[in-house]
Amino acid sequence: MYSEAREVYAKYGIDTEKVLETVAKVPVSINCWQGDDVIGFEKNARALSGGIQTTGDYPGRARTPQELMDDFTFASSLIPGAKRLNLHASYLVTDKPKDRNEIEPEDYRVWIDYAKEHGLGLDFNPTCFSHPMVVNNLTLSSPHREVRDFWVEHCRRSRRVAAAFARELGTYSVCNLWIPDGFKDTPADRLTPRLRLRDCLDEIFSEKLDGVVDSVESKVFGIGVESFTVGSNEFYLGYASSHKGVYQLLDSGHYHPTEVISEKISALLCTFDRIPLHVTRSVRWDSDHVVRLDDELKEIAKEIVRNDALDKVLVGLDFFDASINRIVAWVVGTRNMKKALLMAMLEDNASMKADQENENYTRLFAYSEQMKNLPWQEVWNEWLRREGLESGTGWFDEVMKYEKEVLLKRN
Ligand code: RNT
Ligand code: ZN
Repeated sequence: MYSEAREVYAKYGIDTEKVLETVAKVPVSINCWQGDDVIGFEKNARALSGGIQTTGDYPGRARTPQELMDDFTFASSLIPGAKRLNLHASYLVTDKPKDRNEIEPEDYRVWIDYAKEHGLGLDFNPTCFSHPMVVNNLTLSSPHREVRDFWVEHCRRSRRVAAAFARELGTYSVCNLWIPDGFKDTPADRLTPRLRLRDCLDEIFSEKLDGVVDSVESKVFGIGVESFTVGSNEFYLGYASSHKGVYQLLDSGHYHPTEVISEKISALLCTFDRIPLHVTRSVRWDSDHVVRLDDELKEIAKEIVRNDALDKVLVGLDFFDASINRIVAWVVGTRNMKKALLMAMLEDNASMKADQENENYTRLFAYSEQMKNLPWQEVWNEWLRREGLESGTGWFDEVMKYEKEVLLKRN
């Protein structure tokens, strides 16, 4: 069936062998926090707070670094192609308790070793939530100097952790800053908190570090901070545009309901040479559901592929569903991202671009719909086969076996 599909695609000028080679090399950064409901391994780990929430109590959450590694290793074995691991600062592994303003690269040694062993790149995030120094929902924009100082120190140290990852693993490390800062009700002064955040960012990014891709993640609202978000889209876009080396991260759940990040990628490509993403799925709100192979996911992938931006758009995932098996969440969510990239590579993009330039919108309309009939599933199945994975539902049975033998024994 693959050789037939290969011939079908050849008629459109698409070399499926080349596509398979390319797609396997595109890394997707998988968020570690799907494995344990965003709790982490601090000695006094606290419930998730800061305007984000996991819902559900499916059994089998990873409770220790070893469990998280075991689960991630197993999930990865069912996902084809290049992968990276995205860590949060709260996933440090230390003997003694360490507060956020004390972290050092060595606190992540087990992850560096793990990444080396499994050929993964590592990305990083300061953890500016679920902590008592988040005072009245504010961190870097707080009116209290000591609160701001605490988080500035945490973020500065986080960047050094990312730099150590880059140095040790020989690949860049995205260090993404998201803060929950906002107000439940209408503020009297929107400017002052934003100016404070701007000044803190200047302090955080003042140190020049090699290998770190610094990014700032905007948002529209969070639970309990519905009326105002300090780090809004315009705030960070303005900041990133005027600070070389700082990039705007697009999270697909952080915009108004009909506003999509697929539309924003080309806009940012006019100015930036890197666009980190958090691909997630919001259902009515920023709910961080596991990514489905839906229209927006396909559109995001098309924008990356058609704009020749595979090395500029750094694809990361950001979902955390505690109501289903967490390994299934990782496998299906990551496979969907990779499927969407493969599908985008299997469209006759050159001819559709030419239609647009030649103002042949009728052909473009008909042809782009015709693309949906092409046998991309056969190419996907071939990719799996070449990675030693079968194309049916056997992977699911394997996860259910792991659930029975490992996950259910954790409770
Ligand atoms: C929150 C942001 C942020 C977090 C992770 C855990 O709305 O999307 O990226 O989801 O850092
Ligand atoms: Zn995010």
